[in-house]
Amino acid sequence: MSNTIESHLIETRVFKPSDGFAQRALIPSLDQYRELYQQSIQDPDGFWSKQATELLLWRKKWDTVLKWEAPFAQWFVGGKLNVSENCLDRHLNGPRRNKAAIIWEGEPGEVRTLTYQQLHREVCKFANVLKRNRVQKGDRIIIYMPMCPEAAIAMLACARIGAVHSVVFGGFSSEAIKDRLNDSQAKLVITADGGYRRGAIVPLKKNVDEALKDNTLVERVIVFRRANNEIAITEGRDVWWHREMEYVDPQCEPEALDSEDPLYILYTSGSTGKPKGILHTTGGYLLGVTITSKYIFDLHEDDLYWCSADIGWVTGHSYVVYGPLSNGATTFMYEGAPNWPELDRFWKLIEKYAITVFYTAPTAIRAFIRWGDSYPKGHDLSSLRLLGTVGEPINPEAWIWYHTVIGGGRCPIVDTWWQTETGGIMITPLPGAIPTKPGSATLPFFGVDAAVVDETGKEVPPNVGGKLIIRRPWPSMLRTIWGDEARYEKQYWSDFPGYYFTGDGARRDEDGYFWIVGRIDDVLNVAGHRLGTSEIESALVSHPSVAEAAVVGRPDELKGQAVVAFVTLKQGTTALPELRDQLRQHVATMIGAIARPDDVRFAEALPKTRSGKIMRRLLKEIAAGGKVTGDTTTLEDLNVLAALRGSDE
Ligand code: 7RM
Repeated sequence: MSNTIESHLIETRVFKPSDGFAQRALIPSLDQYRELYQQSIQDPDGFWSKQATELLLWRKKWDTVLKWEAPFAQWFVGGKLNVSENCLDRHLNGPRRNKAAIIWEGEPGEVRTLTYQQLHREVCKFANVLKRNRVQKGDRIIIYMPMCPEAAIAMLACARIGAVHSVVFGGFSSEAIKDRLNDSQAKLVITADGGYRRGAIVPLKKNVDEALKDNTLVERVIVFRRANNEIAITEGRDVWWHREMEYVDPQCEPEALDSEDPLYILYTSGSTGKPKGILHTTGGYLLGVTITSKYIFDLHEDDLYWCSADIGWVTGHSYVVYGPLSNGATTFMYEGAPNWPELDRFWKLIEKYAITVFYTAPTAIRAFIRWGDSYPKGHDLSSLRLLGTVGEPINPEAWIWYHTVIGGGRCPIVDTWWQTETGGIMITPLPGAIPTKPGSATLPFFGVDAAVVDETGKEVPPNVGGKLIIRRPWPSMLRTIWGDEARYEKQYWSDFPGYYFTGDGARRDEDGYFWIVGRIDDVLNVAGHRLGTSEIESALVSHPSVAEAAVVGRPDELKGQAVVAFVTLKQGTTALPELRDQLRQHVATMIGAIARPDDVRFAEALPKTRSGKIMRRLLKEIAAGGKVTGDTTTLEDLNVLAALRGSDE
């Protein structure tokens, strides 16, 4: 039996960019995409050299575009630049000076706008605050903040002086902060008293205090006053952001940094439970996020761009802060939850600010569908011209809903595949050039040599599933796992020597389009058939009663693995026993008997990470009847697990 992944659910709808959209687009035709892609693959040094010159401001030009000593890459070797200067200073000498850089709305409803000039001033001042508190180039700084402009200011201020930030998502516990403090050996923490989430205050400072209990390295905690909740102050260690800002100068020269100087570490949960610190550096990362933001979101001067990701996730780094600001765009930030105070908050924001480009996650889209069409339909969403998704495969039903109900049938959708490790988007439509197919991330971005291979590293034929790899280095790639080069090598470069293994399963169709079928670790093996999780989940979600589904394997004596589906239902649907059989039959009809779930378990909610990814690893343990043993620090809501264990059957 072959080791490839089978595919049974074939989606045939194709959506071409409209003439109107294409005419205005920065890359207006498939031919133009193909030409640039060819160039980027045939002469990568020439291509990236040209892009780096055109898109970024350098203090000193590089000597060598790429130094590749597999698996270690250095980009723009010898070049000097500063990320904060690229995101701010270079926009001040022209009409962008008084353009909004950030428009922010807090969950309770306050509004703030920072122009490029104002943001620059705040960043310079805060960079001086960091210096005043003895931060030096190369020092690690933990940022644990709500979604507010000061989070971006803190990141940019670190970048300005060459300090290495590590943003910890504001929804994580003190345990998670502790792990990251230890691993990064940070000496300063930037936080806030609290942040708003669903009307309640998240006690950020309290969590930091907890995490710092036996810590001997952290000398300073800078606290931004956001929620006015009461906090404890440790004299000699804790200082207020606003007080510190009173003492400093509004001028701060950006440090000319080496292209390979570290910009940030971002931790992702590894399978062993020990967090992996993904390291990104300066020149290559900035070029990667700048060029992808520009062409994938087709940024025009008058756009109001909203990526709803939290800054604690890589999407927040690359596509809320660095990518848009480097392009001189206006980035919109919202502090709180999509269902507060009502289920229409996002649509209210889009209408109120006339958002033009909206980028969110499939998990959010499935929640919107579950809540019902009346919420978006009650708002004027006609300002939107482009939609995007990231984080998981989007099932075709959700794609069509997004396209119709949110996009009014007129907005292209960019389904962008990438990872914390890749730094920027890798496989994606270009909205004016590449026809889309619901559920496919379509084609590789410039310079990305992606392939689907079997165990031996050989490319598989069209429509046969395999492992997704990248066959050459790209500018925004991770450089290592912080403090663990051996793990870096083993994790990403050992399955297929010389090639980067993504950990994802995928297939390419007859047009070369990529269809991501989920994490390889989640692939099922049912009676010798290897099935990706995403197709069975898509089939389930295409049933009118189902809101969301997660499919896992359970050890089975006869078949190797039995298919277990965890399903949440749309609002107003009851979990009748006959529905269980209907859903099993539905999958058999859509895909084939081989994929028919042995068990369908109804749940109130599925366990997810804070960025909305379903944690199938935990469901697997539950399906097998065992206890959940692995790392749960990235789980959004621990109660979900308890409820699942107690759920019917
Ligand atoms: C940006 C981000 C990475 C993993 C990745 C995939 C999955 C992300 C898509 C997707 C299908 C997509 N970083 N993934 N985007 N799967 N289609 N458009 O998500 O490090 O948190 O996760 O997410 O499995 O490997 S991440």
